[in-house]
Amino acid sequence: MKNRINIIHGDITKIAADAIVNAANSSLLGGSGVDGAIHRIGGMEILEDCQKIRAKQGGCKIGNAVITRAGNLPAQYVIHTVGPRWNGDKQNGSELLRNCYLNCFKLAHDNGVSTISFPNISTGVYKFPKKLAAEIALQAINESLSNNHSIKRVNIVCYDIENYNIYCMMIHNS
Ligand code: AR6
Repeated sequence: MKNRINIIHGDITKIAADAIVNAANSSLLGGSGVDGAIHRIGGMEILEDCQKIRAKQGGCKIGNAVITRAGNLPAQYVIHTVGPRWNGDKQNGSELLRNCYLNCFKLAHDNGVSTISFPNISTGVYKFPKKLAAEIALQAINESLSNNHSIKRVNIVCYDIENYNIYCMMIHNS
């Protein structure tokens, strides 16, 4: 499994993949952090698709995911998922964060995606503890890869060096 996972230190908007995952909020209308960068660089196509989804289902619940076109990003799709905001409830938060990853893989599979990039969902504005978030992410990604052979490559794109070091250490020790 390990050889289908790449840990990258960089900006997710600059790395080509079939699908780029966005750490969005329930409104799907954009925000700061990686969400801001994705909407800014992707452009109007993404916002238009998000607005259509809002009109149909009223946004996106925590732990769920939706898919849109990717506009000017080096990708075919953006998969928007809404991570939990850390509130100290480890069990519930972990379950919701895990659902984010699993639901992104479901959408990727249904849309014929073979390469996908993830940011470190919930570890910025939503303040989820980085080490715990990485454990949950790697477990959900490994599980999804073992059930899903159509995904050839998963990029875990760490923007901050702290997350990058955590992932490198965990992959190295696994
Ligand atoms: N490429 C990759 N990762 C990035 C980038 C980038 N260009 N920019 C930031 N990160 P955050 P959240 C990392 O705050 O915690 C937004 O306002 C960042 O270092 O983007 O899930 C949404 O609209 C961090 O490790 O998302 C929501 O309201 C990780 O991305 C809320 O923030 C996630 O940080 C979501 O909070």
